Amino acid sequence: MKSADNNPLTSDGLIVREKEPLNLEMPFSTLSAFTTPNESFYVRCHFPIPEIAASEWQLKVEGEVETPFSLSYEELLEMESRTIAATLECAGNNRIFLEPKVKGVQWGLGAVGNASWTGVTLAAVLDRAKVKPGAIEVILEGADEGAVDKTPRPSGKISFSRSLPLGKAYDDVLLAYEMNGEKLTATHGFPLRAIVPGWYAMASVKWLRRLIVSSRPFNGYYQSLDYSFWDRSGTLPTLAPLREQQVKAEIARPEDGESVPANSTVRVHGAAWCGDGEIAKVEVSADAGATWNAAHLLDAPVKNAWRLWVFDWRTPTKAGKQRLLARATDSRNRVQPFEHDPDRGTYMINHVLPIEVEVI
Ligand SMILES: Nc1nc2c(c(=O)[nH]1)N[C@H]1C(S)=C(S)[C@@H](COP(=O)(O)O)O[C@H]1N2
Ligand SMILES: [Mo]
Repeated sequence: MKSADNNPLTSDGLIVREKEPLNLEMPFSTLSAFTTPNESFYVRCHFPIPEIAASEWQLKVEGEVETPFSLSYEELLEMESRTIAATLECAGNNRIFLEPKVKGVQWGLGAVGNASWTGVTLAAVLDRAKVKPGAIEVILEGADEGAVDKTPRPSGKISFSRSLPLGKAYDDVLLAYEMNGEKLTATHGFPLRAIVPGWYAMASVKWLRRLIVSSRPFNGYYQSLDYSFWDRSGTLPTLAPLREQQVKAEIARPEDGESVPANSTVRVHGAAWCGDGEIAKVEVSADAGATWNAAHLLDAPVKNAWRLWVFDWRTPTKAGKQRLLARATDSRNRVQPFEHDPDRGTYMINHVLPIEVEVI
């Protein structure tokens, strides 16, 4: 498995996948704790980062509501706050490993991170606006804008926007202004971003400027032409917006290409997560999947957050190349597949990926 990391690093040690727009990846081998430090957290942007002054910012709430209103930054901070943990994973994480090669940001293992987020519930904001009966969705609009370069595309500039069904919106979605106890940075969505627990992170819209409650399904660019998959749960395949993160374990250390001593115990480190449920087990194989051994899950499970794990691997007595595999199973018995499902295009990539090490 090539990590293809000839890319430059930022001063914080993040891999620069793209400069404009800014796309930065955490080298996954640096995974060290449950909480990803803010400066190590991957960054995914589609357009230039909007520089927003808190004093000039407002969140507009409109559409199918009885009382449309605008919220200032000060008013937002006065509302009752809540802090939750949530793992964000980019839906294109692991794309670099797809064969044949595909277009799109070439993410390795590190377009994922876990943080604690503080803000107000989307439910409280919607309640204040009084959602009309008949409404089904809320559209979250970001303040960043630009032209899309892939065809087909809408003409001119569009903003990054996505909708959520009201069920999810009322359930556990947070509008966050703090990340790990610090004010959001511009790169992560200052002044306010959505955190949509358990869903791929394209749903967690940054730089929020408007919420539009709607009685019709929203078919915007980032949930139809992009960030969608062919859903076959019905009779015919239908294009559906990406939603829940799929069960996945990733190996952080040893990293691909590393040398490990023969006939010794090497500790394998990693993380595992899923969108809807809990991680039930992580298994490691050093013989191409013929036998699997249970890894040790660390700490207690935290809803919507990844689970760190370790496995003490007894290395072979003989020198040579060895491939390590890790696979996760969730509490609903969903297991990581071995192949990428083509109906998912270049997204939702959760098949088992080998790490090749040199036993010396
Ligand atoms: N407004 C806006 N929100 C956005 C994006 C964006 O480009 N614009 N990118 C989305 C995607 S694809 C991801 S993976 C996450 C990344 O969040 P982060 O940069 O804080 O890690 O933000 C999401 N929210
Ligand atoms: Mo993403």
